[in-house]
Amino acid sequence: MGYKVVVAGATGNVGREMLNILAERQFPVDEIAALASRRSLGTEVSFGDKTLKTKDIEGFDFSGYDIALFAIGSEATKKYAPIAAAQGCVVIDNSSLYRYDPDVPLVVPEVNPEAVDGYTKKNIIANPNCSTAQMVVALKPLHDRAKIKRVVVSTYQSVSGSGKDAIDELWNQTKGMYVPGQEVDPKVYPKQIAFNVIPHIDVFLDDGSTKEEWKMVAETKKIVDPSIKLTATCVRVPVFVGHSEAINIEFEEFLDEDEARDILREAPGILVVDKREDGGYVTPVECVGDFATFISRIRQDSTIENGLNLWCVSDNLRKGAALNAVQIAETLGKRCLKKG
Ligand code: 11C
Repeated sequence: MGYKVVVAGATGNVGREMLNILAERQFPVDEIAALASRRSLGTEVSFGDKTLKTKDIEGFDFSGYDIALFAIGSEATKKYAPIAAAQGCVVIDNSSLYRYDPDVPLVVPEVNPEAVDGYTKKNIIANPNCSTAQMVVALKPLHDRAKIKRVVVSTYQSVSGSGKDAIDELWNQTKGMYVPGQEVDPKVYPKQIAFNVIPHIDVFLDDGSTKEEWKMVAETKKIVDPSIKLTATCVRVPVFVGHSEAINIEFEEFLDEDEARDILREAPGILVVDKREDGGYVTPVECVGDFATFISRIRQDSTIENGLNLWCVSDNLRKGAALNAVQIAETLGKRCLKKG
């Protein structure tokens, strides 16, 4: 006995990962529907050893389904999530549409699993932004021990965070650098991404920050603790998959680097790889396809009284999106929903 599950946006990068992860983690599925927009209708997607033909999300009857994992962007979510929710199906949404709604829980299961219980207000649960998800997995166990006052984070975000066209742009632009006449102008990004870094993710806000940076602030407060002050600089780098973050943390209490390493080793969802030698840390190419959030370079920040630095890397399509959504479904199953 399991659940009747929908994956909406099944042909996209995140939707495909949702199907892979549901199968990999043997989520108890009795029946599954893979939905897509009319444009990708009929496209086949894999679910374990099965092949599913996508169905049209327009007019789809969600009643009878227990859980719908949405990876269709804010605009389509605005249209279809209320329909699915009203038909009795719990929506776990990867877009930013509902994240800041006080009636919608924003959940990272290693951090605030109990928040899932609040799904009943709208029948919707929000999945955080990828750069937030991996960071809060690292922050929470340290916060529980020494109370975080302030975080300064710089991100190094891969192009898969911007979707398939961005992956193609990096690939084609990189190849085009070597072939006269085949240079590729920036289209997805405002500047060249091949062999470059771009300090700009999502739209600019009035205070000079970007929406991606604002999301890290607002989501950390909602998921971990509203008292945490956070400032972020989000940067796009020419990496295909895997977001990296250099995180500086100031605590209320002193936390020794060795104790922090031990705490992180014990914490759920984290793998510590921290040898102070050549290659004794994790880089994005090593985290691709993995479930963990990897922590390296844990060290005291001696310029402040109670400070630590660390390096945090994770697969942004997995912990940053599809894996977290499936973990929410697992948590919902354990805490709230009856099977079959
Ligand atoms: C990026 N973090 O890497 C973004 C992608 O709010 O869900 C995810 C955007 C979001 O570009």
